[in-house]
Amino acid sequence: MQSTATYDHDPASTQLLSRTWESPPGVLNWFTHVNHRQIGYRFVVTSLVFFALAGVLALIMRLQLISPENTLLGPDLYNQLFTMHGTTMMFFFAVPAMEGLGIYLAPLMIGTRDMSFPRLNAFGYYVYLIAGIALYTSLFLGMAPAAGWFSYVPLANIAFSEGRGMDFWTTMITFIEISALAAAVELIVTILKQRAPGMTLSRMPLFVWAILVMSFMIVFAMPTVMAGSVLLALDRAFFTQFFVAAGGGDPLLWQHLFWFFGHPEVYIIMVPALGIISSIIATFTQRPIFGYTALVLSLVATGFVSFGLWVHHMFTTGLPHLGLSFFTAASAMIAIPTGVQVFCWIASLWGARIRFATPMLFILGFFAIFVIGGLTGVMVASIPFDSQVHDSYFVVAHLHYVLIGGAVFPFFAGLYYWYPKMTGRLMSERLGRWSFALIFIGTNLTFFPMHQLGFEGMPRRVYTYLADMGWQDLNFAITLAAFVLGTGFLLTLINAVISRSRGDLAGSNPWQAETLEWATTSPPQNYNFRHLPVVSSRTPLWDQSDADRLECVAGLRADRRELLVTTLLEARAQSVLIMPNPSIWPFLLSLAVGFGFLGFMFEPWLFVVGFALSFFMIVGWLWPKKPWLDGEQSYDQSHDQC
Ligand code: HEM
Ligand SMILES: [Cu+2]
Repeated sequence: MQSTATYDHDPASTQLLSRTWESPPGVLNWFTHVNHRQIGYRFVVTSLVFFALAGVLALIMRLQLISPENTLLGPDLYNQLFTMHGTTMMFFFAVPAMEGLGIYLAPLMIGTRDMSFPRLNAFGYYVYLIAGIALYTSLFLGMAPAAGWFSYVPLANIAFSEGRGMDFWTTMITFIEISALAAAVELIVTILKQRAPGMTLSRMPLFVWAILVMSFMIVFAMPTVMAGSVLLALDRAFFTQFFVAAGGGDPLLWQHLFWFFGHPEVYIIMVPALGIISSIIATFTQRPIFGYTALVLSLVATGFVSFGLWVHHMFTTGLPHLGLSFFTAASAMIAIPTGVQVFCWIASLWGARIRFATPMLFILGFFAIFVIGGLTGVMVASIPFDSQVHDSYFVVAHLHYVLIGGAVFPFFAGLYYWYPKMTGRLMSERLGRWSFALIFIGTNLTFFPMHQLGFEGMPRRVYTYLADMGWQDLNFAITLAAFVLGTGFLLTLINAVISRSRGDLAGSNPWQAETLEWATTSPPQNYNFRHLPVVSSRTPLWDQSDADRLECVAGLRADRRELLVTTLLEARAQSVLIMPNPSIWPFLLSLAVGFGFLGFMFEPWLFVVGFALSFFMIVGWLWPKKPWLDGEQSYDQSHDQC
């Protein structure tokens, strides 16, 4: 195990480098930080806050359903709660959480000092934060959206959803996708152009591959939901008729636009999760993952095929049957790359000495839960079956198995696994195991009986049911189980908070992992790596000839922010990029854009004001400055060896 201390031959230049890359301390300066670690960390923490909020909403819904004809919530509030729960989980928790991990980890894993567009990165975070705060403000004002997380028209049209709720939804969804697109674009550029010398595409860690595929999927999927929600906003504000049948519009167009994004969305969440799983399995078996090439190809295949399935969400809309059957075939087909992955992981685990620490437990939990969700997925991909269970609790069960198994378990595994890198301390194993046990048992007890409720005919999105339907026993049990599940999640959140100050010190590589993020201190220094590493294999930290050091690049300046740009395939050194310093403009721009979007809901012309304000912010952002000083100590000539 090495620490950066072994590399430091020249303390003065190390200090200068540290100052160059420093994010200035102080409360006000918080808004100027652009470093990928700060921004990634904020994404992860904020997404966990939204996860907790959405979880509380879920528990309130379960309390309402605990007994027949319960009066805790009225129908209107119940509608708001499931809409907010679904919208938050999908848009404000799962996607930003995965992006956050990518933003924090990908640059470390590929051995660079920051992302390609650090200010855009910061801008994306504030956009996300503003969108989330605005959406929750609508809930606390009692005017949250209430048309479900996919906001079907005509329900979502102005004729059937009066009031501001749906306006919050359409504008904030458009708004937050700006953030997702910003993150995706810079992740793609960073991963393709800033890999450490020698890290050819075929040596890239699987997690980085997964983030790359996720980012491309975001670039292709998010614009359709943005287009859709802009059209819906126009329908509502200016009485255009895009989705109004009476005016010659097409309500099904909404469903196509939404699900062309909505199905890939599920994989946007799951693909990074697959990357997390591969990272953790390799580390906890202490051997390279089995079938690297097959895993990469199946990640890419999953990305492609997931764009060809969206109509399976529309089996009951009366589309021509021949067309539908293609989507059944495609839906079954996506099981192939997923199957390849599962078999590669099984082969990796086969005969290995597995270390059963908490991250690994969550991975094993993933296998069980996700396979059940996958099986019910193949069931609902069949049209006759889907026609029976559509809009019933069977679907609620299926979607939670897939999403909790496919995203929450791997994300929690990743949290336990990379927490020491981010904070310098390990999370408590004891609390971690308890949390895992409660979450695993709680998930099954909460969601498995919902399959049965679905068969018995209980529709989803009903705020109550009559006693003589015979659904109360299962509902009662489900509500109790949901609290077990909630307690499990709570334990991990508590664990994360207290381990921050009390956890055991982690050292740079507590799990003896093989990828570059573990080659630097925990948490990493301002500059990530004292010297940029040079890579000659897929598992650099397991293959170092000299236990203490990796080969590395020297010669970048220490007195200004410089990055090494490398070629796309072979990662040969190409040029040096000079990066911007911390700046308040991304924050100001996000305020201006946010003003435009929020203002639009109340007075459409305020959008124009927001637009004008944004213009000034962009001018400020791009204002030419002498970006660096040509000080005496320019080149980092401390030494040529590392
Ligand atoms: C803490 C555990 C969770 C519980 C107890 C829970 C419970 C619920 C409940 C009661 C509903 C409403 C069912 C209905 O009336 O139709 C629901 C809907 C939903 N949940 Fe969850 N949920 C949990 C976690 C999650 C997670 C982690 C995700 C996604 C990452 C998620 C995504 C959704 C979605 C998309 C809907 C559909 C909303 C709609 O119908 O518009 N849930 N959940
Ligand atoms: Cu789908």
